[in-house]
Amino acid sequence: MLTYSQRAEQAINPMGQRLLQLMDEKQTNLGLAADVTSASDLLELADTLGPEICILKTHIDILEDFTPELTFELTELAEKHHFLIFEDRKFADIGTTVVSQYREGIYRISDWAHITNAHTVPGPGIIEGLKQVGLPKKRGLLLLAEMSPKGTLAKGAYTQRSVEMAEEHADFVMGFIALRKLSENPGLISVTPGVKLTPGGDALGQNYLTPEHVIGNLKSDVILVGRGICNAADPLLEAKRYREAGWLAYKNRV
Ligand code: S5P
Repeated sequence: MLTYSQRAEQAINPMGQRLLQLMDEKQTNLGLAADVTSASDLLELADTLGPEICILKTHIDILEDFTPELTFELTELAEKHHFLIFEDRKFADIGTTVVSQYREGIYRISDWAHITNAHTVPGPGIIEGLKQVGLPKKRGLLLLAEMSPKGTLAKGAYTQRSVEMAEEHADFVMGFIALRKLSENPGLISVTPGVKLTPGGDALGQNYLTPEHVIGNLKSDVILVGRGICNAADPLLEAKRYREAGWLAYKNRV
């Protein structure tokens, strides 16, 4: 199997290229889902765990004290520790509406998020809309082709059509939120949420798979971990454990 950096050469989207290179350079395929509600907690996580991760995933709209300055500080930390910021916005509207949602409003997501994501339920118009804003800024988009919870409707023909939409828009789409490798195109990246060192779930349908299974057997590329790390007594130590598990599974694969 190709290494991440070999695949970087085949990625068409510049942010996909950057992520694949960065993972091999930094030797990490760990993304952190930093689901905290205060700006200071978010910045602290980004600064402490930044050296361990390739992606910092945010839900910017759960912060109680958001200010535009926060996005400047996050950008500085991303440069300091070499990670990419992924705003998990899950856009889901018609092309024209997502143009404004991505570019305008309080959050101005396209100004600071290297990566964002979108549902494919509206059809390709959502990609075309987001691309108008994001491509000139060299941003990348992940399509939600599969989801982690029990009972998800994102499966079968829906997933298949999402993969085709990505392949048709590989200039802007860098990959998928998915549980496994979905495309034979080596430039497209699979990013998998719902990951924990011990499998199981939560009370609201979340379903957890282990890093070994996700990277080793299902051949995904990036593990996204939230509570498994953030709720640990020592998040840094726990992040190192996830990083090691994810990297070992990758090394065994290539
Ligand atoms: O299918 C999905 C897609 C996403 S982006 N399932 C998910 O859980 N996510 C996100 O990953 C979710 O919004 C949350 O931020 C993170 C999982 O967090 P954890 O605490 O369960 O690891």
